[in-house]
Amino acid sequence: QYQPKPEHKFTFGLWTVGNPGSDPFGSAVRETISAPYIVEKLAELGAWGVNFHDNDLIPADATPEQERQIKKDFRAALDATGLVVPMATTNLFKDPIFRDGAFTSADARVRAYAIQKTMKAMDLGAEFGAETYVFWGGREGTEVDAGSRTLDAMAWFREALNFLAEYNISQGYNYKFALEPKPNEPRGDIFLPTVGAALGFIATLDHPEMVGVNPEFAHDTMAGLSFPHAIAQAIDAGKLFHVDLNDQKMGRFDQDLRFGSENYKSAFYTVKLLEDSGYQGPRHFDAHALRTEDYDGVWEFARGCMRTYLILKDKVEQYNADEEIQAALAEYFVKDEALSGLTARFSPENAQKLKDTSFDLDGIRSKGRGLEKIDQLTAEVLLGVR
Ligand code: GLT
Ligand code: MN
Ligand code: MN
Repeated sequence: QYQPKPEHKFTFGLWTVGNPGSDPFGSAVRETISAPYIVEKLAELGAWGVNFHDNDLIPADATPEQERQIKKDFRAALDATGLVVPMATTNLFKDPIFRDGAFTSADARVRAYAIQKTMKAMDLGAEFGAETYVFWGGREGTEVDAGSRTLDAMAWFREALNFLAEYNISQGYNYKFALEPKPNEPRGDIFLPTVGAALGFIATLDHPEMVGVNPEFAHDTMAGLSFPHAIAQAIDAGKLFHVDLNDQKMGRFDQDLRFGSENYKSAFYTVKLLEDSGYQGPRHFDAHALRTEDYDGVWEFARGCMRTYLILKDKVEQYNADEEIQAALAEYFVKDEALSGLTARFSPENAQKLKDTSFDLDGIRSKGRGLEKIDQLTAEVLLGVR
């Protein structure tokens, strides 16, 4: 019943299931596996697509000959399995050259190199049919504001995105750009830390229609913010171009846990927003298996991400069809057609009528909202007793 199929549009990054499990305190616990092998395994598990950074696929020091061979083998694996590459991105964080930012480095040479690297990575993504291009500004930020570049950083970030938007148009790539906000890690404070901050910034770009967001569950959760609220704002703005699903405990380092492994309710409301809103994009899992695991655990992890999504999708359908829940919701959403008619759009007459309206304030004040019941019913759906 919860068997993932390509129609569910589940995707993983090469860097996720291929993560060898090193952390700042310990070395890798798993050997590195090849991109074609990852493609084969993901297809076997029922995924739809695979995403990559330029250097996940082509190591930075590959010779042109090696590059040709890597692309050939990767293409062969895609053709053999039917897996697609819906998204691509650039690694602008690993090379020491980006230690103080890429697009927002105070060194003009670094900024130019970051744009050059991104153009080449866009070429690579387009070669494999990617339609969404993600910008995670992992190194765009500070630990100390000693350089006082905060304001310049916004201008440089804008300049880079404007340049790349024109490149996108001139090459006919048709990418949608998706900015991925994160509050901190690896920098002490990353620029554009939240979905709202990214949306505000997008409005200042030359091609705002081309640019949306790629919110990540862990990134809002680590800062104690609500991920469902973040994606609701992105959906409302017509800017949910991609989504990074995983899980996280609040206040920790970025854990990138298996989707739905920690916060069942937030995961449920996330799936509900994606499904109810008719979001058509990939359900991308930007997560990795626990460092405790070998590759058996990695494939359990990948299967688990997709299976939990499908279970929650099923729960959403159950919730939406539950008569008691729907009746409670009908009471919660108090309707008043006359008043809604007045407030829907301003006119001097409506304003005057509204000023003349008297409300049953004590009646409204004294009645509870009924959320204890709705929340308990939701919990019972999730706990499997309804
Ligand atoms: C890195 C980061 C993710 C981003 C990836 C895309 S790279 O793994 O932690 O959140 O989505 O650049
Ligand atoms: Mn993350
Ligand atoms: Mn991510």
